[in-house]
Amino acid sequence: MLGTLGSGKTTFSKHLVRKHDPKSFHEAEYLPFIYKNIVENMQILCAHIMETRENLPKDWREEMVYILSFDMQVSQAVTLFPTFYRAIRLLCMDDQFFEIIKASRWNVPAMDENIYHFLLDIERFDPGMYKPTIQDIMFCRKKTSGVIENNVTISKNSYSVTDVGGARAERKKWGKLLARDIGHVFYFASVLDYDKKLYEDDKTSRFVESVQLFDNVINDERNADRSVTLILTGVDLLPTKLQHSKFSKYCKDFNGDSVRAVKRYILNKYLERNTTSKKVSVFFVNCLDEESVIQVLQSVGQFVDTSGDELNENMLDDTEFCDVDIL
Ligand SMILES: Nc1nc2c(ncn2[C@@H]2O[C@H](COP(=O)(O)OP(=O)(O)OP(=O)(O)O)[C@@H](O)[C@H]2O)c(=O)[nH]1
Ligand SMILES: [Mg+2]
Repeated sequence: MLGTLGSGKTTFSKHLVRKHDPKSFHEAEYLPFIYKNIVENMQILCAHIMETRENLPKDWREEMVYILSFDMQVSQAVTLFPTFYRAIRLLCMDDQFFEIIKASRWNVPAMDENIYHFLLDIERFDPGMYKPTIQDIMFCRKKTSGVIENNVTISKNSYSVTDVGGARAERKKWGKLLARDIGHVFYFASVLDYDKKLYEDDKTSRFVESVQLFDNVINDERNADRSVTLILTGVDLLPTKLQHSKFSKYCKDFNGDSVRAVKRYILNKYLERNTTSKKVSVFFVNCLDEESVIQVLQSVGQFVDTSGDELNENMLDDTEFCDVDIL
């Protein structure tokens, strides 16, 4: 599984491991990352509010300055979060602040899209009582470092599914993986990237970077004999996001007016980079949804034996999972 940072690779593999190798799925390991997600995104939000709004109530300002002073490594998250939680909760539970959080959802691109699932329901995260749910784990962002191999058995066949880090620095580690005997490349890209800048330099468009990386992958001689599947993630949020963040503002040559046109445009930007004679299979997927993930695997015929009875044809009509013909 290849793709830029935050494109959905690990979320996809979490479903696989949880379903097909449950002994290797450790729910507790996500707790510090969930706390870290909350603190980091709350800091981004507070910085944004302090920069863009005037005449903030004094008590808000005090709490926000305090939140911005937090310095919490993942290794300290379980110990430190209870101290920070009071201030975060105080702000998130304030009705007016709550409205600001909701309004910020689509205009603070540096924040993770899924963080609102945490911030708008902050009482649930009281560290005295909180236990991560599967949904929280899927929403949680945990950057991958290195090359992580998972062995799963699906329909009596064993597969080795390799997850990698997608950040620029991590991609240096892909070389060894590509030199190995791999049958299939899954390239992940988020359709929500269009208005975002890279985490790595806060300058380059994430969409542009991902298209360029796809170009490198699809045209790489080492992948010449491998089949390639393009998995476009984030379709669950795309229709709402487009209402708040105009696509044509970021992609000047786009002149459509529908979600379908945006999907088609994004897809074409990837596919036009393919200079090989290879056909690329494409899926639009909500990676948070286990059924959609399983469906993708079942549809990639050579990867998974589709003769099992898990194939649900109805999924093909689901807007969160569709292959390119249904666009
Ligand atoms: N709404 C939504 N969120 C998604 C989807 N796929 C992934 N995410 C979220 O995007 C964030 C990043 O996903 P990851 O799976 O960790 O991304 P990654 O490609 O493994 O990133 P690196 O490990 O940094 O290379 C997480 O918070 C996920 O919950 C999707 O289809 N829809
Ligand atoms: Mg990852």
